[in-house]
Amino acid sequence: MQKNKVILLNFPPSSNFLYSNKGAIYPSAAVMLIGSLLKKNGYDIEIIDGAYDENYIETLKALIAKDDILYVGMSVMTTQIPLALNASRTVKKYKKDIPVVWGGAHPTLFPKETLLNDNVDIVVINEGSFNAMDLAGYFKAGGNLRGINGVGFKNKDNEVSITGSRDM
Ligand code: B12
Repeated sequence: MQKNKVILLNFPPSSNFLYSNKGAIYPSAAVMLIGSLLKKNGYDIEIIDGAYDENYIETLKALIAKDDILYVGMSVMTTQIPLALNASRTVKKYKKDIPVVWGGAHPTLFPKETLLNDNVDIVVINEGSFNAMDLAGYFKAGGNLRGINGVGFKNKDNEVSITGSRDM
């Protein structure tokens, strides 16, 4: 099957979030922006909004059961680390070959530390919409991650590389 889908995840603001408040949380601008851009460029998109969908881990499991996924991208603030790690572990437990990409405030601030976790493959630093596109192209057609500015990744020996900053 030709892979063409990107799953994008937004999380509740923190682990102690009460779903009775879910109407008070705005959808993630980052996830909507990136999803729109990818969709406009021909990719299939699934957005999982964990701030709205209480069973978002089950939703994620159902989506990754198919073989059409280029990568799972997550928008992560520091308060959301336990939630994002749980989702990343879920991907790796059931489909370890699906790349897990973190973007947003936390991996932008702590790219190397984020990559130390075995369940995170790639981080996107700062502005991320074009990186999201470039990564979709990379996972679809191959190429060289070093050619994409504003990302961090690990080689086979688990050594972290951070590419140059991206022109805005
Ligand atoms: C607007 C805003 C909000 C709004 C709306 C957020 C939303 N749901 O869209 C409101 C008021 C709701 C809000 C609330 C909170 N916020 Co706020 N917010 C911001 C602010 C000012 C701008 C974020 C934004 O929308 N930017 C526009 C979008 C398009 O860009 P972006 O989010 O930066 O994402 C870009 C990249 O990071 C990257 N990217 C992001 N995700 C992904 C994912 C992938 C896969 C890829 C490839 C790339 C990628 O690409 C995007 C496009 O370039 C930032 C500060 C700032 N100046 O950045 C703080 C900020 C993100 N918020 C922060 C915090 C802490 C919160 C709260 C937890 C506060 C609280 N205690 O309740 C809540 C949580 C809300 C939630 N998401 O559930 C912190 C996060 C700090 C950290 N270390 O993680 C920030 C950085 C402010 C700060 N300096 O402290 N926030």
